[in-house]
Amino acid sequence: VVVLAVAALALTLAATTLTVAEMGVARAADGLAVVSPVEDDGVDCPTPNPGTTSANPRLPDPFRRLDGSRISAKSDWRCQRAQTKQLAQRYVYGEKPAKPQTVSGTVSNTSITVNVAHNGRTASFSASVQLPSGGSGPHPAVVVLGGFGADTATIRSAGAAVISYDPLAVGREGTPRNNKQGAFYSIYGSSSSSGLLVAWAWGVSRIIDVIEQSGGNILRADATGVTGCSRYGKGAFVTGAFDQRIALTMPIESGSAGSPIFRGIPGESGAQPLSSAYGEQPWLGDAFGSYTGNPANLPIDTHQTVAMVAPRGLLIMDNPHIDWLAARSSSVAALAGAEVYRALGAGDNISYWSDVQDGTHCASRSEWRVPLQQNIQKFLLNTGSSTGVFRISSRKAGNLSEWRDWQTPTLADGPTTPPTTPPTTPPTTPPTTP
Ligand code: MCU
Repeated sequence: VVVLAVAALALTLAATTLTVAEMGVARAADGLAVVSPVEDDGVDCPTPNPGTTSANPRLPDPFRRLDGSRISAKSDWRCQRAQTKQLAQRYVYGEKPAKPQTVSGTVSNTSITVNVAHNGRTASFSASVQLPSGGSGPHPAVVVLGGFGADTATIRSAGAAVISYDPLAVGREGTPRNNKQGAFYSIYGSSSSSGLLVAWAWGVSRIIDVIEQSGGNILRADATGVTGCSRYGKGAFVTGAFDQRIALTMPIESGSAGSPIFRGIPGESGAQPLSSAYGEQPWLGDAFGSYTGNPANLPIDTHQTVAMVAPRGLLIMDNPHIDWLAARSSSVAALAGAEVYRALGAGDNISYWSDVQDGTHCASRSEWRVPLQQNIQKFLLNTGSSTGVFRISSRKAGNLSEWRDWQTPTLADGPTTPPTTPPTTPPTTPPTTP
């Protein structure tokens, strides 16, 4: 029976691999699959304790490992991302727990329900579904966080369903840090040190779990995008960074605690201060409280959150007309994060656009229609092959060279030679006493 079960499992795995390949999942230049069939494909990677960290006014080198060495092959990125993720959780966002013990729910043409059980605690939430205006299912889908700022008409006409998700049901705003509320905190406790952005991201991951388990007649689990504006742009950014099943991440006007580099904010005139973003809502994890006045002490910055999305599709949209939104610091995160995409041979998978006319926050913008459409075609429908676009407004153009003291390595295509184990010293013969 065991042998049979193992054989069946092997067959299932082989079948899964085939299906993914057949579907033509977007691939980076070196053939690496862009989306992963799992939420986190680096769970087996070593993530040593970061130890003491030293201040660095420039952006940390995203290619440097915790042990001080630099990665040298594209295949090293998998575990480098795992180390990056560890730092991101520990210093910035708080922990995003792995899939809970039980996730169940339903998918229909109009809604998705999610039920979660873990260590005897339960929670439920739901989201509404609007199918695309044309095409036959199963459809790709874009999860829209919050009810404003995303161009849902363009998403649906491009061929993706819209899943409208209310993040506040999973992580409420307006609570003190020691009494956080919502489905996430019902499961992990109201004193969890994880911030709302991670809670919101966890909720999207559970929606994808339910889509995966639904049999795939209505929505495709391997073609999910995520977007949202402003605080929900912060949420969309973190959601895409932390779930490798998400094929396309599209934060809009996310501001402090979203895409802008933390190190840039104190020097960007009018940008929402880090202490304000930390204090306004428990968006970031509690641990970030020690760094609001000295981001140079962080061993990580948001260009590495960008890099956690690599090589998957990413379109960062910003508004350069409102200083509070820190678009200059966001452009630096995109430029620095794009260096990781480039090193992975996936430079065309990241786009940045802040060259827009209308100064209204979360306005509907004609400039973003085409890039939105092209990104949905490329990463969710696997048709079209548009190149990445950087359209940085001259109002808020950051300069990457001011922010880095590292260069982008040429990463080898094959796996690196495994680390050499230090030569074992031959046993010394004990000195003979005369
Ligand atoms: C840009 O996102 C936030 C901003 O961080 C807050 O300071 C402000 O109160 O709200 C923005 C927002 O979410 O607007 C809808």
